Formats: sequence, structure tokens, C-alpha cells
Amino acid sequence: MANHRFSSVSEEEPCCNISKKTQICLCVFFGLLIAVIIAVPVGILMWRPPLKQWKGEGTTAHLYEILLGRCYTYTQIVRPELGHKDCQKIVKAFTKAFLSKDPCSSTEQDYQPLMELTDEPVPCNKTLFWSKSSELAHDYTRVRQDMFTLEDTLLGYMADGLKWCGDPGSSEMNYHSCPDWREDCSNNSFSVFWNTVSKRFAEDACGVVHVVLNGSIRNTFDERSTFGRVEVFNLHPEKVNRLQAWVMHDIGSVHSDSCSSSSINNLKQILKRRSITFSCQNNYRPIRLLQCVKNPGHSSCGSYI
Ligand code: 2NF
Repeated sequence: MANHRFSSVSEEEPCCNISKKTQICLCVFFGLLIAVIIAVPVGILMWRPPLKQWKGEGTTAHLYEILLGRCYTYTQIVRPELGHKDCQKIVKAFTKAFLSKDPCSSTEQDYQPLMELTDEPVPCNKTLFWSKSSELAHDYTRVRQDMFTLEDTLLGYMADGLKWCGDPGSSEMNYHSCPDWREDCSNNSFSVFWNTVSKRFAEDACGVVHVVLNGSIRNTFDERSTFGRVEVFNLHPEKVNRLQAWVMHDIGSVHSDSCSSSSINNLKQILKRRSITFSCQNNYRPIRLLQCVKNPGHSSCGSYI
């Protein structure tokens, strides 16, 4: 009797008069339905409009970590006398200036909170500008540690050589591409940053200020460069006594420009109109020596090394 009852509810019996095949179909149907119910809202929540494509290279990989590391290196090791700086706060203000924003509509105001967190004094007579002479100017301040290029100050040190931009449709950085300042737009997050920090660097300069210029190119003083466009016009004549230019020629190059060339004369006239005295020296000897250290065998270095 017990055996009979057992066999009457055997597994072979379709439940509720539904065949096994129908049961499987229903399972698959409800499974798919649940998957769709979950996937659609998740998909909607996760969907991001594609990031805009630009002609310039994208944000430097690990930008946030690099900025943070450089901030700590600068404030703890390079210039500890600066006192406490909140690097976490500084890097947050840096990224906040451009994240979730149109990278072609960047403004000086975007970087204002960052500027306020990174105020840094440069002693009078110790500011060194450069234009088309990055390597040489930095070789010089590496030796003359009392002198400062923008990249020897906290913000310049943190940002030098990096690229960054955001996107209005995303809270992420755009690692694929960023606007090229020549081909896409001039008011891009990257250029506006350098214009803003270069402007403050020039506004803060006092006493005799210096600039290393490249006499081996045609436009030694380029009015469209950051130096020619921003820095020269933001020097304060009431506290800057003189601008001293050092026009350097590459070792072995055919000289193109010198202190007597028309582009340097143009710089002189601009400064005259701004009531700033100008002086110029070709191949300033201490910097020439550094060039010769890198080219010891060259005939033009014979008298030095
Ligand atoms: O990357 C930097 N460290 C940097 C960039 C721009 C400006 C530094 N600066 C500051 C420095 F402190 C110097 O005093 O400006 C001065 C040098 O700039 P410059 O434009 O007079 O000199 P260049 O050798 O012509 O340019 C330096 C670098 O800046 C780029 C250029 O491609 C080169 O890599 N650059 C120049 N103008 C712009 C711009 N409007 C630019 N990058 C983006 N937007």
C-alpha cells in the first residue's frame, strides 16, 4: 500500500497537469524576465555618454596619485620650510577645477580655490622665467638652488609634464584625449592652469627678475608664448626694478638671435612702455658653463672645459 502511494506521486508525474517541457520553458521565461528587470535599470544607471574625442593626448595615467606624491615630495623634502600644506586638500582642489566640466570652457576662477591653497613666496631677485629654454633654465636652478622657475614652486612642480582634462558628461578624467591648445581650443583646462599660475608667478616677482631665452631659434622673444603673452604683462613695475634677459645659443648651433635682434628689441619696447628697465646678455657665462658640462669636447667650450 505504501509502495503504491509512493509510486503515485513519482517524479515522472507532471505537476499540476503541466508537462516538464512547459515547466522548463516557464523557468527560462521567468529567469529571463528577472534578468531583464534587473539589467535595464542597472544599464540605465551605468550608461555613460561616450567621452568627447580631442586631438591632444589624454590625461596622464594615475594623475591623482602623481599629484599627491609630488605634493608630499615638494612640501616634505624639496622645500620643507614652506610649512604645513594640506596635500589631500590641494589635490582635491586641483581635480575639482576641471572634473565634470567642459574642457574647452575652463576659467581662471575654476583654479582659484587651488591658488588660495598654494600661496608661496619667492624671494626678490630670485625669479627666473624661461621661454623655449626649459631644459637649460631648469639645469641652472638645479645648481642655483636659491633661484626659482615656476616649476621650482609647488604648483609648477606638481603639474610639470602632466596632462589633464575632464568631461561635462562624466565625473571621470578623460584618459583617452584632451583638447589640443592649438587645434581644439585655447581655453582648455590645461592651458588655463598654466596661464593662471604663470600670471601669479609674474605678479609675485620683485627686484631684478631674470629670463633665459633661446637665441638659437628665430623668435627668441615670442609674443604668443606664455612668457610673452602672460608673464611680461603681469610684472608689477612698482616692485620689479629690472628684467635681465640671458639669450643663450645652443652649443654648436648657428646663432639666430642675440640681444641686438629685432625680437629682443620688441621685448625691450614692451617693457619700456610698462616702465620696467631691461638689460640683456648673450651667452651668460654661468649657464654657458652648464652647456659645456654637457658638451665637454666641443670647440666652443675650449676656453671653459
Ligand atoms: O609645462 C610647463 N612647465 C609650462 C607650460 C606653460 C607655461 C610652463 N609655463 C611657464 C613657465 F613658467 C615659463 O616661465 O611659462 C613660461 C614658459 O612658457 P612659454 O610658452 O613662454 O615657453 P615655451 O617654451 O614656448 O612653452 C613651454 C611649454 O608650454 C607649452 C609649450 O608647448 C611648451 O611645452 N605651451 C605654450 N603655450 C601654451 C598654451 N597656450 C602651452 N601649452 C598649452 N597652452
